[in-house]
Amino acid sequence: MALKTAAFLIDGMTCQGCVAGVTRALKAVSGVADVTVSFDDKCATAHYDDAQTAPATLIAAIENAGFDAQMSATS
Ligand SMILES: [Cu+2]
Repeated sequence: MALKTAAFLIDGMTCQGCVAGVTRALKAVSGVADVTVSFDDKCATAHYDDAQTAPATLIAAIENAGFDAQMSATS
């Protein structure tokens, strides 16, 4: 399986608890292998298996956790 990387800009994180919430939401998506969330940069980076999930699904997971997300980069 080939992992892809997607980065998202996230609005609404106000503390480290929010960082943990975004991290948990992304890791709960099947196909996500690894997640890094930066509070200072207000962004998240996820490595995921594109046979199992897609950036739109990851954005939906972040939004379901109560934050605004938009794609900033993909590779
Ligand atoms: Cu918070």
